[in-house]
Amino acid sequence: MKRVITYGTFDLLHYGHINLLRRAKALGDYLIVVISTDEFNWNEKHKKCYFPYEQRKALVEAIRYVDLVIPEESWGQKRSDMHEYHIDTFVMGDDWKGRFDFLKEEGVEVVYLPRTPEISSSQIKQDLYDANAVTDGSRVNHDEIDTDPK
Ligand code: C2G
Repeated sequence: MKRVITYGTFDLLHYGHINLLRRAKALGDYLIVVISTDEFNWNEKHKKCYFPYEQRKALVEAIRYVDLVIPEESWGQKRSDMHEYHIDTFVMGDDWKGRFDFLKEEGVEVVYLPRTPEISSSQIKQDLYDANAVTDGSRVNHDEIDTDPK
């Protein structure tokens, strides 16, 4: 059984993430996704997630391509993860190209897949911010909808 691993924040899950996970799974039989904890994201990536770790974990676990989700707590855990989880292939989007080539020393194949263009969690946040700045952001009033048009 070929075991594949990938790492990420996976906040505001979107089709770019799904494209990555689908292609990662296609490289093997078993896909492990290592999701950054809230602390790791804040301390190491200076990212504040919209969804906390437990919710990001639950969302990714619901994806058909994913077999196991574990926490990413430090940059340094990758080397030992390769052995602890008997990894054959390490996969990341190519915005990380070259950054993890050292993992070849642990005997794993390192693959960088083309990122899905135009979409990112930060772009979603920015677009929503801009849109809200335009509208009054009022919620739909269901009483005003004719759900049984004659
Ligand atoms: N990704 C992608 N296309 C996008 C957005 C993201 O292919 N439009 C990929 C990224 O390249 C990454 C994965 O989806 O491989 C997860 O992306 P993020 O959640 O943004 O993860 P990141 O913050 O890059 O953290 O130790 C590695 C880090 O944890 C990676």
